[in-house]
Amino acid sequence: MAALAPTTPWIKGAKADYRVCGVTTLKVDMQTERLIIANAVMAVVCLVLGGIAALLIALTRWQAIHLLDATWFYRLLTLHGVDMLVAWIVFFEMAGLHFGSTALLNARHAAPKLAWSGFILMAVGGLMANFVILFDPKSIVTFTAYVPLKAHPLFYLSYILFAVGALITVITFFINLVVAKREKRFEGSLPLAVFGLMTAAILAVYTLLEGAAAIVPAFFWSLGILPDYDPGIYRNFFWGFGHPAQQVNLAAMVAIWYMLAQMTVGIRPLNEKFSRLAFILYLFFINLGSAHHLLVDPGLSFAWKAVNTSYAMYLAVLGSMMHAFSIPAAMEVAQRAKGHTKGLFGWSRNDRGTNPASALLSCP
Ligand SMILES: [Cu+2]
Repeated sequence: MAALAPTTPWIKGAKADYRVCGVTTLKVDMQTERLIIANAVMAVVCLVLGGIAALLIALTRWQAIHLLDATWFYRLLTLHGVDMLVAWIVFFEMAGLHFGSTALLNARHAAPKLAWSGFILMAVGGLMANFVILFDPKSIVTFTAYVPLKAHPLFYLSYILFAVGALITVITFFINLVVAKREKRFEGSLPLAVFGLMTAAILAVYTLLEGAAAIVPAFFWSLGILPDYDPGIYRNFFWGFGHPAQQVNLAAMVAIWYMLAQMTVGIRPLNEKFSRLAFILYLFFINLGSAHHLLVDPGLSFAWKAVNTSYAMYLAVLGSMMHAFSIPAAMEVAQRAKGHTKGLFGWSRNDRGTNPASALLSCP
């Protein structure tokens, strides 16, 4: 992240529109900043909606109160699932991708218009899902929407719009990386945090494609165009989406830990290749781990379940364990080098509360 020479035009052929962040000293393209804010605000809005739904679900089940009837329980459960397990995390993830592919590479946003179109599709899809669930009595199919439960076609359409928007945003991430490389914003391989975010972006692509494989036929089936839809096929593709949708966020979160550790106290992992390998394990095995949602599924063989939910999933977990050791290890070495050597764990307690990096210790 070396600073560019002042004579270098920051954006070729366009007037530079950026600010230098006072905290991180990163150059932030204003187009990107607006995109980050829009995505992050929508993420928090969805989090709030999902949180309110969670509270109401609890009040619905609490016998002394019994606020709402059983229909509302399923309605709120559907709302909670869609807002919390899809909308909030994916919106926030998109904010992270915009940040990682520009500010962390000292680069501009190369496709802001495309990124805005992605955002608008996601916002329309996300809000539409909320409306359909709240106002259509049929669309209380819970987050999984298992076939043969049939929701209103608009329910599936809202998912599709949201997913297409997310896919467009992920594509702009890759465009940014290519343009940043071509404009020589960074040298050699991608910085570790951006590499981690790239893993998240690749995970996002196949997560969204599997979501499309589950939801697009369900859309046509709910319209009556497709006469039947095999529930087993739906469940398989749905969890190819539902499980990695959370893991996209996992990869992005770990990438952000590496970034924070470096930004706050200048800690670098002891072995970057080790951390990169851990991200690659996510890439290959997280999706196969989706099978753990289908452990009691009658349509799948024991061998298929065993391979996917033991061997494949262990390798994904191994990735997380590698990160869980790598980040605190780097912090320990850095803290000890600063003279915080009291006892076995003195390095971790020394400046907890005053040193921002110490907050990271409570994460893994
Ligand atoms: Cu899962």
